[in-house]
Amino acid sequence: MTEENKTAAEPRCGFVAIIGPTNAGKSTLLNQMVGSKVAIVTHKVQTTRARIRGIALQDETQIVFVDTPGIFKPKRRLDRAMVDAAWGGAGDADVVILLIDADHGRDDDADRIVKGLIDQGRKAVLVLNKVDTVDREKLLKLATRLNEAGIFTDTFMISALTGDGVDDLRRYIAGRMPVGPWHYPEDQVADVPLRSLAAEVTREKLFLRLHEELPYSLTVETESWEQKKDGSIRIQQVIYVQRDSQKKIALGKGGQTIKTVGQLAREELEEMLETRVHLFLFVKVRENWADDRERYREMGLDFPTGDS
Ligand SMILES: Nc1nc2c(ncn2[C@@H]2O[C@H](COP(=O)(O)OP(=O)(O)O)[C@@H](O)[C@H]2O)c(=O)[nH]1
Ligand SMILES: [Mg+2]
Repeated sequence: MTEENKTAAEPRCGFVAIIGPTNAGKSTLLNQMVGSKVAIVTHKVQTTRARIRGIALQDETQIVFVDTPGIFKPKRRLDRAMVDAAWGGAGDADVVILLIDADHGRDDDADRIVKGLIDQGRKAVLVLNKVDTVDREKLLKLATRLNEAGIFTDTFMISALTGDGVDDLRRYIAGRMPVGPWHYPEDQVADVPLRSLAAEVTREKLFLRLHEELPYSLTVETESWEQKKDGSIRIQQVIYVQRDSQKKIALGKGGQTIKTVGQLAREELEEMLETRVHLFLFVKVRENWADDRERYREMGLDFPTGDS
């Protein structure tokens, strides 16, 4: 082996935080980077609640992407926990990606994040997303305006949805990872317990079917997970809502809503786990779940104390 080859084969590994306003496409980008679905995606704001790690490989480099909840002005305790988790993700990262929806452009949330980065003296990679929906002129204008902050080492324009520009971005990021051993085995794509991932799948289906404030008033937990002798898996989950009226809506007429949700979630879980799944969903009213320390632990969030 030549000296040159040896250097080329040196393993690298690092952490990359994807931060940005809610709905920028952070979870979509994570899934695209990893090449499989590790984070749930919906058209609704604030879908992602906790930090999710997805692991991508680029040659000899392992890149651990950290998907974060959107950064927005928090109102409730859960909001605060989500925003804290997002900034926490940025704090630990070797590289920070600021993802902006190029179609939506700058807004108060984007400005607040840029200011946060400036205050922390952090550099970031600016990534404008959803180029499939905007014209070039608008993109360049936005890039110029955002770069006035002077904190971006580079600017990329991508579509997390179609994958356009994502390979270039991955290669660029890989080149900026520190030399060091991999943190995860080669075939691992996510660092989330399966039971949490399974709860997220159900939560995604609920987010897609329920409207207004209800998606934000519920949380899903996997209560039990049992591998059967025939190889199938029996999963029992609880959907916590805050009011009896919400329980009625979550169940739907004659239980139709929960039935459809359960069916869609089961199909996705079977694909994910490559085996038959028996999924049992229960809806429970727990008025104060959003102020309950235990629920936050289940979500993988720190419990914010102080005034709420
Ligand atoms: N057209 C288009 N839509 C996108 C793109 N990336 C994400 N989206 C959509 O934007 C919405 C929010 O995506 P999501 O990944 O959940 O955003 P997050 O809140 O930042 O994690 C979803 O409906 C995605 O399908 C993109 O590149 N192009
Ligand atoms: Mg998300």
